[in-house]
Amino acid sequence: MLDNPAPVNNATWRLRVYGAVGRQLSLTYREVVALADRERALLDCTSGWYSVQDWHGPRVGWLLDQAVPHANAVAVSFKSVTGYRWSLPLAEVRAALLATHVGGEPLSHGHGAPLRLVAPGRRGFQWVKWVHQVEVLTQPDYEQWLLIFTSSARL
Ligand SMILES: Nc1nc2c(c(=O)[nH]1)N[C@H]1C(S)=C(S)[C@@H](COP(=O)(O)O)O[C@H]1N2
Ligand SMILES: [Mo]
Repeated sequence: MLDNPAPVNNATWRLRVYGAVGRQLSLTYREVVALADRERALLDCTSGWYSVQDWHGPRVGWLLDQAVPHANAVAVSFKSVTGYRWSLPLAEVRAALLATHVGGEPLSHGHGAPLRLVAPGRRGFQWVKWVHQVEVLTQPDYEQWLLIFTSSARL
């Protein structure tokens, strides 16, 4: 879309997991990289191209096991440093990855470093780049439709 943030500093970046959870998480880049997991997935862009890649990073289900969502949780929102965000239903989201690496290499800035959502079966626009927050929601997020078209932060 319109996003074009400055490169994210891995040394100060934290992945925050919060919202309707029993335990909030705050993880460093090193801690996230250590949560090895792999997923081969198809990135299907709505504008018509695709590419198959090996993605590496923690499974969202693992993060949720640590954070313990409340019983009334319905969805999980992935938030970019730019304000761009997208959510997936709780039932589906456990299988998604938050990728630090692609094809064995750390993500480049343009592909969303240090962390981007990999949501197999979902369109490219839902694969949020430059993720720094994961919020467990108790109701659907309608504002996300606006933010994907209005976020453009140059931080
Ligand atoms: N934060 C953020 N994430 C984003 C976007 C964006 O503009 N901002 N564009 C989306 C769209 S439309 C696509 S197709 C993919 C493109 O991923 P790529 O740049 O790694 O190929 O990222 C998605 N994630
Ligand atoms: Mo896209």
